[in-house]
Amino acid sequence: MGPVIGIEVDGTAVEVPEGASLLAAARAAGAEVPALCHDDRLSPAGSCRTCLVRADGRIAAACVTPASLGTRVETATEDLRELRRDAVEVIVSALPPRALAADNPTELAHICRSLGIGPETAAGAGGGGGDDSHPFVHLDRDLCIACGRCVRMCSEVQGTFALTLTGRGADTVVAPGTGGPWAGSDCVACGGCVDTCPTGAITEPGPARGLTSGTATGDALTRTTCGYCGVGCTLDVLTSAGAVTAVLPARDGSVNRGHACVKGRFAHGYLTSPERLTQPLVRRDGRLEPTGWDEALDRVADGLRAAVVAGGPDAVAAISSARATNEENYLVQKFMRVAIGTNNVDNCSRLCHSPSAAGLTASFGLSGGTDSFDDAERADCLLVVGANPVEAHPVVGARLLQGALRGASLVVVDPRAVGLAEHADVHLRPRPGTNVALFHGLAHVLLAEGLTDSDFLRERATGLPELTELLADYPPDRVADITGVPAADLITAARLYGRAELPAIFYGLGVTEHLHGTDGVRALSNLAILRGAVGTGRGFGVNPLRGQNNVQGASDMGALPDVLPGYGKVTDAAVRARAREVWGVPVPQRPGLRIPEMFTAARDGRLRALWIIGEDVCATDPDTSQVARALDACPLVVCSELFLSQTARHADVVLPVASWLEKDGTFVNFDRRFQRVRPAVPPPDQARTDFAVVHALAGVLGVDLGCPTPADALAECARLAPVFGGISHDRLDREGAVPWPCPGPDRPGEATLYRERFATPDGRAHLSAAPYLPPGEQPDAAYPLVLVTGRRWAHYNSGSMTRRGGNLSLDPADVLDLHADDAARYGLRDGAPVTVESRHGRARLIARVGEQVAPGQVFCSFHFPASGVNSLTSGHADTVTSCPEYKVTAVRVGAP
Ligand SMILES: Nc1nc2c(c(=O)[nH]1)N[C@H]1C(S)=C(S)[C@@H](COP(=O)(O)OP(=O)(O)OC[C@H]3O[C@@H](n4cnc5c(=O)[nH]c(N)nc54)[C@H](O)[C@@H]3O)O[C@H]1N2
Ligand SMILES: Nc1nc2c(c(=O)[nH]1)N[C@H]1C(S)=C(S)[C@@H](COP(=O)(O)OP(=O)(O)OC[C@H]3O[C@@H](n4cnc5c(=O)[nH]c(N)nc54)[C@H](O)[C@@H]3O)O[C@H]1N2
Ligand code: SF4
Ligand code: FES
Ligand SMILES: [Mo]
Repeated sequence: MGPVIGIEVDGTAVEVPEGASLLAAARAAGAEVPALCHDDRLSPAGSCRTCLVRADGRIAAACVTPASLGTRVETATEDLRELRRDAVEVIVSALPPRALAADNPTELAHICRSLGIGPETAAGAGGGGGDDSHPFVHLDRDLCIACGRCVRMCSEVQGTFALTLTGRGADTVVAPGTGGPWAGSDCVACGGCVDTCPTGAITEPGPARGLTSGTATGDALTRTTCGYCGVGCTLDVLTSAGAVTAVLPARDGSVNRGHACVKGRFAHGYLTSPERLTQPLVRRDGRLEPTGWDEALDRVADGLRAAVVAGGPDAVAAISSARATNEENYLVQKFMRVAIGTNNVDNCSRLCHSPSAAGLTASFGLSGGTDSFDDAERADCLLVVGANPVEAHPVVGARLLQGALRGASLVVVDPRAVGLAEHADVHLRPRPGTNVALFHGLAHVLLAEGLTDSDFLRERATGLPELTELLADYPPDRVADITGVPAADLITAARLYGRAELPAIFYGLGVTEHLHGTDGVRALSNLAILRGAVGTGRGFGVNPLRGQNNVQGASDMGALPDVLPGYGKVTDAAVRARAREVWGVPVPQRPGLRIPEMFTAARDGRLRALWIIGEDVCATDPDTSQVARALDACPLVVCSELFLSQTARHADVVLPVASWLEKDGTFVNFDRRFQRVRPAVPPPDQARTDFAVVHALAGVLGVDLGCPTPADALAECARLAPVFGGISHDRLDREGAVPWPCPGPDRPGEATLYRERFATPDGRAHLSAAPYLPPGEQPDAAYPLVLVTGRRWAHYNSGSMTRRGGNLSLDPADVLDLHADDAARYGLRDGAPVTVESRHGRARLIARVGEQVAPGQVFCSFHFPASGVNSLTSGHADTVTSCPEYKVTAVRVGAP
């Protein structure tokens, strides 16, 4: 905290940070000062004059007047009240009576009640009309007071600049900048305008109309952590009669600070979808039929026993869920290791950031990002590589954008013109699959131009001679040939990163989902090591934007085939001994199967039972026809799901489970923060939590897994894994978020890693000297285009949740982006159906012609399983971790 100054508010002395406004000071002193055009998340506007106070005898608008040492502030005198009342009355008199209806929950209605302004004051004629074209954001022009909070929220917090104030004088109202209806505007439905509007002019439809995170209070609110992406936004869920009415962004959220995105904020319609699974299903005569839990669990237990009899414990495998809680993942891996006796357990980190885990561990020692986002967003150079946070991690994307707008230099490395690229100082567009060459090119320039930290390299790193030798082969011209990135741009980017005082690297799947994804992570880490920008405070390291809400946690909890909770290796006798002490049974020593190996083993007849928890492998794993073959070959497939997913359709038993809004536990977000998850509503009908299901199945098998509650499970994990030793539900309930490593209850978590030493065996950061190798999939005459797959803002992965609600109308189909040259070459028109074929399968999409992709490349998402995108992707995978090469597939396109 910076310096504080003392002032006096209504006769009481208070201390406030230097530079604080009188409004903040008054509120710190407990005074109630209305502030209609103000929101703490925004810069002050000072336009409404409802916040008038007297400062050293003079009337001042508190929101825009800074406190200075010794200021004497009066907030509560009758004359001030009257001045405020006059100001608000003028505003309200133009509004129609509904603005102050008796049960109106808005900030304006509260302020009027507190100032004694009666409903009769609102006597405007109305007639401005509304806009209800958008599923989540409705506009009632008559209620707009032109305070501009929505416009500032959209520009200063979200960074979309979708809104503007139009008209003159008393007729000024908010409108989408594009003109026309809201639904066709640039709005990405982060809900920011809805959450700041003080009058209900912009509101979400339905029972939460007019409520915001500033006005909603009471027992109907449940604080939890978002169950979509890995940002880990803190959300307050408003319920009524056992149903969710709204999800509000918590203003004191550890990461999000009052912001959220279209998924966390609005994509909860799936909860009550008629397609939701509410009863277990078992296959009888080839058909899935409803049954009770007893029969379903008996079927699973019989199948597991038969598999073990036929093939031993290693004939059984489980895919655990990065959507589920830590406690559930902990219990699943314990079940597999203790009740079955195998290490065959994995999670979708395999498909996503397993190269980060491997690469960061090899370079620095621990399997997580190196720094806290709170620090890293202060960087003066942001290197954003193979990540599209504006769409995939919107709250982080918005803050990175604000950083760039405040003056940080921004280097974007992505073959596509992603959202941040528009604001970048340099946008490098490498050919997909050529990252390693590109990163070596950047490193070459750093070395050649002396932009390295020689003290750091000497004292805290190893591998410089080998890397220096390798980098001789990567001069900018050669790198330009390999990657297609102009040498001059490469040099500019290297200088921006190399000369910054506090550079930070953020990266995503464009680095990991490649044949050499782990090499990519390591070559990228080289840059931070060369600069001494990790573990030193002279930069903010290397930070993966991990994907699923709890993919970091699922791996932390040991839902991986080679490590136990806390990343101790199963091959390490001391690690197994410790687990044995806690679990009371020996732990198998042979590393288990990875997800792709599970499918191969099933097709070969070695795997005889597979439990798939919350992953739609038949839609989201690569080369899905091979996945379906594997499931059909496996004698027992059990699927724990919310919906009858593509995978569930191949299962023998389908177990209906609860989702994030219906359960208790914790998630770990992308920068290693543990945060609490709390049930806001009960699961539907017979659905149970994954936690309860694992216990129930263990019970049928006659095994007591211990840890009856999620809090007990995390406590047991903390005993087993020293890095989580200080983390518990109680502590998180008190403190909100705690990052790991956190070895003891009296220790803070380590948000920033490696300040003393790296966690590698020799305590040093390890430079990697692996050469560039080409991607596995190569275009040729028959398949001339490179398909990149990835994400769109309105949908989430398989789309099972986001397709069941209003998000569907925001984005109704998977589209294929292609360049105008290619559209012309292959005779495709914008909006027309297109067939995409690879060496592995075929998909049907809608063509979208534009400038986002380069000629020779096409891009699509995989959010609509029916379009078949993952039948196109190949079996090529990262040579170290088996992470699929989702980002490079050779395809051809044509009219259907
Ligand atoms: N809206 C939304 N948000 C999500 C998800 C979602 O489905 N929808 N999913 C969540 C999950 S599970 C994850 S893992 C994250 C993923 O978040 P991101 O990693 O940001 O997602 P992607 O869009 O898959 O890929 C990122 C970028 O990599 C680029 N790329 C492809 N190949 C290369 C290459 O060779 N080099 C470089 N430098 N870049 C390349 C692509 O053009 C793409 O823009 O998002 C999470 N958040
Ligand atoms: N082509 C292509 N394919 C990709 C990618 C890509 O970039 N390109 N990205 C890959 C990546 S990074 C990832 S992470 C995967 C994601 O792939 P998946 O993990 O398959 O995708 P999701 O849709 O997130 O969730 C899977 C299922 O979990 C269910 N579910 C949700 N919550 C819970 C819960 O609490 N418990 C249980 N039991 N089930 C639940 C949902 O209904 C959904 O059907 O996709 C991968 N596939
Ligand atoms: S940014 Fe991620 S964590 Fe935050 S609301 Fe959106 S999906 Fe949820
Ligand atoms: S809140 Fe201070 S002028 Fe509007
Ligand atoms: Mo992911």
